[in-house]
Amino acid sequence: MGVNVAVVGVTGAVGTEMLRVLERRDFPVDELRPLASSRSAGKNIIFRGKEVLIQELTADSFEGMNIGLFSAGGGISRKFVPYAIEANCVVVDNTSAFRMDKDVPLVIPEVNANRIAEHKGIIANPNCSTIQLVLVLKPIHDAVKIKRVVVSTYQAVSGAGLKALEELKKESQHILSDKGEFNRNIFPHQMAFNVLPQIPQSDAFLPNGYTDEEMKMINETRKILEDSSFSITTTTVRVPVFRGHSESVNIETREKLSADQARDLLSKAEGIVILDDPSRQLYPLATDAAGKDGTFVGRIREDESVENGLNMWIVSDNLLKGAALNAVQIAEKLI
Ligand code: NAP
Ligand code: 3JM
Repeated sequence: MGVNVAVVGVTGAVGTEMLRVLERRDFPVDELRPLASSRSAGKNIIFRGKEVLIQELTADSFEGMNIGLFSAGGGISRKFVPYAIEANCVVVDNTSAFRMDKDVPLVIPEVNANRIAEHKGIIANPNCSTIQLVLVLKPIHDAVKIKRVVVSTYQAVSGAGLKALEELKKESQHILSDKGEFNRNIFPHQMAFNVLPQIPQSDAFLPNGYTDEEMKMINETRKILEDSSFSITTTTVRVPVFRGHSESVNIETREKLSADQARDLLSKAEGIVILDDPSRQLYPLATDAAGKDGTFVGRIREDESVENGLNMWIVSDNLLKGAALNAVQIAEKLI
C-alpha cells in the first residue's frame, strides 16, 4: 500500500529536489499531487518518467492526500497547512511558519526522530543552516557537553530560491562582459563576486542587530537539542556559490575533546562524512557537496585560545539535507 503525497511549491528550488528525492529513495508514492501557484497550474512536472499536471494550491488541494510536503514560503504554509490538517493530511513543513511552536516537533531524523510520534498534524523541518550544524553538534554535546558555539555561515544563493539563482547567473555574465549598471530585483547589493552579511536579503534587521536567519539558527538549535544551557551566536552570510552551505564553527566544551577524538566521534555519527586530510588539501567543498546527501566535516583542529575548544568546517547541500532530503526522511519515519 502506497501513500498519497502532495508537494506544495513543486516548481521551486526545494520542490524540484523533493520530487527527485522521492524518486531516488523509492518512496512508496501512490498518487502524487504537484501543487504551485496559478502561474504554474496546467504545466507538467515529470515524476517517475511520467508527466503529472501541476494544480493550483487551494483549500481543497489535500482531499485524499496522506502526506503534504510544504515548501512555498511561510505565508503559504500559515494559510494552507490548516486545510491539510483538516483533510487528515500530515504536513512536513519546510518553512519557518511553525518551527518554534511548542506543539510542533522540529526534527532532524538522525538527531531526534523520537519526537516525530508526538506530532499533532505538523512536523517542522529546520532551517538549512541549522540542520547541518546540529547534526554535528549533537554527538559532541552528548559526549562532552557544549558550553558555547560561534558560527559563521557561507550560504549558497540557491537558498534564496530559483529567482535568486537566475539573478546571480545574469549578474555574473553582465559583469564579466563589462555591460555597466545591472538592474537587480532580488539582492539589495551586487551578489556576483561579492559577500553579503544579510540573510534573508529582503527582511529588516531585528532590534538586536541580528537577521532572521541568525535568530532561526540560535532558537532552532536550542529547541532540537532540548537544552538552553549553552551559549550560541551566529553570523549568516550569502556567498556567490550556487549550491552548498559552508559553516565555520567554533565549539567550546565543558570537558576536553581532542581533534582526533572529535574526528573519531563524528566519523561514527549517522549522516556525517569526515573529509579531513590537510596533507592532501582534503577538506569539504560546496562544489563537492552539491548533489550529495552527506554533511561533510573537515579542518577539525583544537582552538588553542581556550582550554577545551574545537574549530571545524561543515558543508552540506542546502537543498538536500538542508531541505528536501531531511523532509523526505521525516516522511519515511512517518510511514
Ligand atoms: P522558490 O524557488 O522561489 O520556489 C517557490 C515555490 O513556491 C514555487 O513552487 C512557487 O510556485 C510556489 N509558490 C509561490 N507562491 C505561491 C502561491 N501563492 N501558491 C502556491 N505556490 C506558490 O523557493 P524555494 O527556494 O524552493 O523555497 C521555497 C520555500 O521553502 C522557502 O520560502 C522557505 O520557506 C522554504 N525553504 C526551506 C529551506 C529549509 O532549509 N528548510 C530551505 C530553502 C527554502 P510558482 O512556480 O507557481 O510561482
Ligand atoms: C528559507 O516566507 C518566506 O518568504 C520564506 C522565507 C524563507 C525561509 C522561511 O522563513 O521559511 C526563505 C528561505 C527559509 C527557511 O528555511 O527558514
